[in-house]
Amino acid sequence: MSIEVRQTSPIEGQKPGTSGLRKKTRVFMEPNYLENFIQATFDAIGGAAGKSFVVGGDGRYFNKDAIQIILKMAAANGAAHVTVGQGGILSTPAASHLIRLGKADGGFILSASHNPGGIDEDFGVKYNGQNGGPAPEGLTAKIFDATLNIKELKIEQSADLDLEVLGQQSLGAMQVNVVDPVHSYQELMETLFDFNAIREMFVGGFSMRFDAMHAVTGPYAHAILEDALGAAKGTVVNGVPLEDFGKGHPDPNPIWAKDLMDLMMSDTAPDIGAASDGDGDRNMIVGKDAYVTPSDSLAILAANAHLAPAYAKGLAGIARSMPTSGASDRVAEKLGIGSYETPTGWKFFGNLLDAGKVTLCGEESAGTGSDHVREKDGLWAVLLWLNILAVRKQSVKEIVTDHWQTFGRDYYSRYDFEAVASDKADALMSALRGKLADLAGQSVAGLTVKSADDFSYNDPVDGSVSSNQGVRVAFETGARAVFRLSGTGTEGATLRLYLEQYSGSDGAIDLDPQDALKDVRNAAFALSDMQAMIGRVEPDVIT
Ligand code: G16
Repeated sequence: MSIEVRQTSPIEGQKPGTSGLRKKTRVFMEPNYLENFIQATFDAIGGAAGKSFVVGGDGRYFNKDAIQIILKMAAANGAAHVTVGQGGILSTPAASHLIRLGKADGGFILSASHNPGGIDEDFGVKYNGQNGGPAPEGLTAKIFDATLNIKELKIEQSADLDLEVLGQQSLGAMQVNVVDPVHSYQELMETLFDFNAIREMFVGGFSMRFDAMHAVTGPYAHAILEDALGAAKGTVVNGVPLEDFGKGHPDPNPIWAKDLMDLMMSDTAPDIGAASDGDGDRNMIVGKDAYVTPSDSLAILAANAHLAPAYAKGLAGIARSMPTSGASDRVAEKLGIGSYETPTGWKFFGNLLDAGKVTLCGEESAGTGSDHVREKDGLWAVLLWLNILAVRKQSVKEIVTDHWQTFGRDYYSRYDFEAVASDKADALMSALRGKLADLAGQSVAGLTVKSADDFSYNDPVDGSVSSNQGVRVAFETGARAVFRLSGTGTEGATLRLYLEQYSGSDGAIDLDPQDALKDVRNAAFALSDMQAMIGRVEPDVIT
């Protein structure tokens, strides 16, 4: 075996976004595209020599080829050891756990998350550090810088490894350990939750449907829900990971998990429905006739987490991304613990978790997690819900209603305007930013503005500042509108408008969310001059 030192030159546009580098699959397959990014990552972390890594992905098209390339590059760059999921499969939270468990120096997770897969769809790579969490902004900036200065890359000239066979192999001087993707993760879950109580609930006739959306959580859900917890066979549907996710969007929300939503709103609904995304870090929870928004789910999990063994001693604090509703802040206040508002991107929770300031984190984009790993974790959220249901012996709907009666309801909806021309989306955002200074006190479409700013985050742990993280406008009525551009799209710009209206604990809790949000929606359209700026006010996706 020999090491090829290949001459290369910078490739434009390799700037990591909200969560790693995401592009069309064909772009990743262009000569040296993936290789440049991987070499830049090794260069940015001070080289790979003597280090150990974890590598795996969500099984989408190009996953296996990309893993072979990364292994050969790790070997050529002097890495000592790589742990890989069998067949190249690792969910994002399982990869995070393996990095922490094996005290690895970092890991590569291959996924474009909830974005579709296939040769004409999306692919992505993210680098996670020693704490198991996504590279912080300081490191992603260094990686980007390295992509702009790259001159050569190193790759081992060798045959592909057989990633179906469990156990140790070598690649040059590097050891490769192929592991069962589920085993360690399942062991971790068993330490967090009361599996006996959940098992008894299933024995008692509790029913569930888990939609793995043909993505990575299939094997995890089969092993944990059906085999270990005794959920009926057939509980897990779409449970075999496919390279194209069955041509679907593996995005667990009422739009893309419509079959599950329809079932849960029907007479034959099981007690709980749940789904997870491409790489297993997002979740959707829905009871009989009761969809739980991600923002509410975070708040409800926080208010009830003490019912699960891992959180019985209470929570250190709760963090949410800025566009996530204020529902969890109210829980933190009642519990007398800290609450934190961070920019969008799980990477911003890492310091708070490492410093022990927070135990639970969550986002409106269907991510919830805790300090057990440094990623959001779809199945973890489902298991915490199951543990709470097993202890409270109430339905999802009863628990949600009880929560709203205690804390008030935060009506919430997100509007996505996809594939907007980037210059138009940028113009809308800069026009909005230009108005912010004078907005407080003004009336917009009948609502009075209470405060308006462009969110800037001062990390309380390392003092770093992240500016321009989204425009937030609060109104005197307890409503809020947030505007920001997505950092995970692969085509044009996606404009996100997040709408929220707090009802108060003595307010109405059973309105249709779109009705409850009508006034703030009209104010947001007027304020941004949306029709004129981007030529439409009809979103592509409403969640
Ligand atoms: C990633 C990030 C999340 C973020 C989401 C959406 O999730 O880890 O923190 O909320 O993207 O980001 P954006 O609004 O910029 O598109 P995932 O599940 O896609 O890796």
